[in-house]
Amino acid sequence: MLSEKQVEEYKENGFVIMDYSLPKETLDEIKYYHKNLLDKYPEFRDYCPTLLKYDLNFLKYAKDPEILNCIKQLIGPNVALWNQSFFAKPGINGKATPWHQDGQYWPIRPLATCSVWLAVDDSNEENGCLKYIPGSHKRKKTRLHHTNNSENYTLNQELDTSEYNENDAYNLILKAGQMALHDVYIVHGSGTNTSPHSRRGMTMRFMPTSSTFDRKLAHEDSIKYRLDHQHRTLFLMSGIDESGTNDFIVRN
Ligand SMILES: O=C(O)CCC(=O)C(=O)O
Repeated sequence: MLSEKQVEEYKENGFVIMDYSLPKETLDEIKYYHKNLLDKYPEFRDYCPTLLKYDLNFLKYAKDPEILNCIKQLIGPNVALWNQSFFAKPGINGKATPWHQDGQYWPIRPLATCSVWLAVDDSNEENGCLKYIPGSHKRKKTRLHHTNNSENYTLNQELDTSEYNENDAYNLILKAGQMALHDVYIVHGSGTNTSPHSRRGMTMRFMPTSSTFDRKLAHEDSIKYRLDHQHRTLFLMSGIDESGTNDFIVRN
């Protein structure tokens, strides 16, 4: 569970580090599944946007009751998992993730999601840790982004530099197994990895079911964002579908 202070921190900063962390055996298992994924799909070397489409073994980590309890504290009792992804950032030449807000890409209305970012390796400034701009979620608006299809980026939407000040960034330094939770509006990004050590991070995306996962919008946005979320399977993790608009049909 999160303490009251941690819940307040999340509201104030837009992110919080959990006390709970995953043991080495679990991380070894995740690394094993990830290696299998890359053996089959080497194109996901830096980034796999939709893990569950390729391997449902990753789903069990999102069912962890400790994680779900923290999520419920932040977004309420009715929760669906709508995606998991892997930012693998290998050593020497791992790709950067441009400064962005997740909400820019995501077909969820009203926009809402709490992401878990799990450090699969130790994550620090040397190997390109995630960086947050504390408090940048508070306006609850997506800011001005541009399309940047650079080969050196995992994602292709980049915030206009007038929208944030990199000097305000908080470096998310985590030991392997630790997790941070972040809000859909927080400004964040990460640099390249030129160190010899990989910086693997797995995300789990939880939305309150008071929001709708809008498949039509996902389809319309798919070319621009190079992400096709139209066929994501939603997994009801807790409670009910509050909006009554989401479907939980398993898709491939
Ligand atoms: O792991 C990274 O470098 C980027 C992660 C990210 O953008 C996210 O979790 O939304």
